[in-house]
Amino acid sequence: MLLTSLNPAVVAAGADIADAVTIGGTTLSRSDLVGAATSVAERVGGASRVAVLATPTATTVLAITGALIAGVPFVPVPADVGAAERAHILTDSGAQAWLGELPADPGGLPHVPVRLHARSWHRYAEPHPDAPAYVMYTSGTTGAPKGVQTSRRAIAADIDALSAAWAWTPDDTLVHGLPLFHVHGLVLGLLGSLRIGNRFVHTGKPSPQNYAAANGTLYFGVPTVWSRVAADRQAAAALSSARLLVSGSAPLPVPVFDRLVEITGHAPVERYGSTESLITLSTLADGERRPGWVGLPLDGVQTRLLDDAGDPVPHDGETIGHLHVRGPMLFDGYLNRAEATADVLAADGWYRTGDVAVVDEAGMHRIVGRESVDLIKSGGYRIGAGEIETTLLGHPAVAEVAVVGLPDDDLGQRIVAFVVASTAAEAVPDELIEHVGQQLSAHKRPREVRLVAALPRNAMGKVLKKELT
Ligand code: MLC
Ligand code: AMP
Repeated sequence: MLLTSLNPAVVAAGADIADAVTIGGTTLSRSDLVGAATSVAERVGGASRVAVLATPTATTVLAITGALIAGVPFVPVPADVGAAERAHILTDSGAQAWLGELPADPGGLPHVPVRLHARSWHRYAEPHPDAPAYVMYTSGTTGAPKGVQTSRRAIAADIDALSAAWAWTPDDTLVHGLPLFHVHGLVLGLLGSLRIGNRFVHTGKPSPQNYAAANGTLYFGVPTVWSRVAADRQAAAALSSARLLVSGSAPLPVPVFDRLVEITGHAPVERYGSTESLITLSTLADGERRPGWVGLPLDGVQTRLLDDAGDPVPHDGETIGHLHVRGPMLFDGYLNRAEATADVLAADGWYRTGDVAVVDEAGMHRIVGRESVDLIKSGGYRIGAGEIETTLLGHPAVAEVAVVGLPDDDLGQRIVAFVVASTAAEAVPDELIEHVGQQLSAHKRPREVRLVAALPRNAMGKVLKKELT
């Protein structure tokens, strides 16, 4: 096996499995997957970059696998993407075509369809490990999303480190219902399964009932999913026969952890990461799983905690510092954004995560929060307050706006926009919410728009977001 392969034909050569991938009502055997994806590779080979509308379907799985086999970097586009965000992603990434599913408005790009029943048995040479696997767009505190470039080597290193941490093997059946346009569902869920060679089941919606019915050994979810599972005793009890329940992408509330232990008998494994770094910290299949803590550095990962002056803080389990990580799974920079890259990724390989944390004497990490109130995590989605504010300011009814993430039992944070209406048009909250959905994406819609007479500001005119509750 080649060290960094993400090609199921290489990784799991020999063994066929009748139900290697189940998604969107379709089941593919390993040979179906390899034959159909290699046929996709033949159609797309030579392209410099392709966009994949990442709906949870077999078409998307084959598009992604085909691009990986051909060594063509793909750009996963959110399945619920709106007009302005789609235009930005296409222009910034320079994608040449849509591969697989086609959005309602393809934005002028040609379409390369995926044929579920086509087969090719051509064997492709393994691309160089440093070659980019994909460009994934992610939100910052301000501005439009940035394209995170990730190499094949980084993905392979991360999956192998997780396989060691979680004793993840080809005997597992991995179940999740998360989007295929972010690290959690795509890299860990799908690419992890392709590389390790285990069965992969996508449940569609990640509802407690769908998880209960899937009969997996290894389950992935964001805290919102686990909180909903924990609230459904019957569904949660059905997960008792699983091997490992894994939570990540946002903090898992301690009461949810405790309830999962009580009903399923499993203490969930918590792990931490980001689009830029992939997963860097995790509790272990055979180690301590401490509620509220995200674990130890994975194989090859180093972490450091710095104070505001850039000096190391003690690992005493109490002193809070800025968390930096370094390891083989880190990204190669933001596409077309050298300055933004230099802001967070140092020449010596340290990535400034933007999270604040504590570490105890044993090296166990706890994430305390984020440095900026302008990066919101809602349902595990990372959303920039700035991009929503810019979008709302583009609506004639909005004179001023401040967007915040308010605490929410279900979503962790919920997006709330405080709007000062303009005199040019009537401000109707539902219309403003819909405007964000149409321009950015459905999952970036504020849950609530509150019309206010003025925003709280300091003497310099800066909005005091902490006063918006
Ligand atoms: C949602 N709805 C709204 C709305 N928002 N309606 C009006 N206004 C709004 N603002 C509607 C939805 O369309 C849906 O309608 C209904 O309300 C329920 O919505 P919901 O509560 O959001 O539930 P759901 O859609 O099921 O979403 C919850 C969720 C989702 C957990 C499934 O947030 C999710 O998939 N999160 C995963 C994000 C993720 O994978 N992040 C990983 C990032 S990678 P209807 O009609 O459809 O029912 C990463 C690295 C790492 O972080 O460490 O992993
Ligand atoms: P994203 O780029 O969407 O993957 O978001 C990355 C961010 O999600 C991190 O910087 C953290 O703020 C947050 N995050 C991911 N996993 C966890 C976790 N287990 N606990 C707390 N925060 C997390």
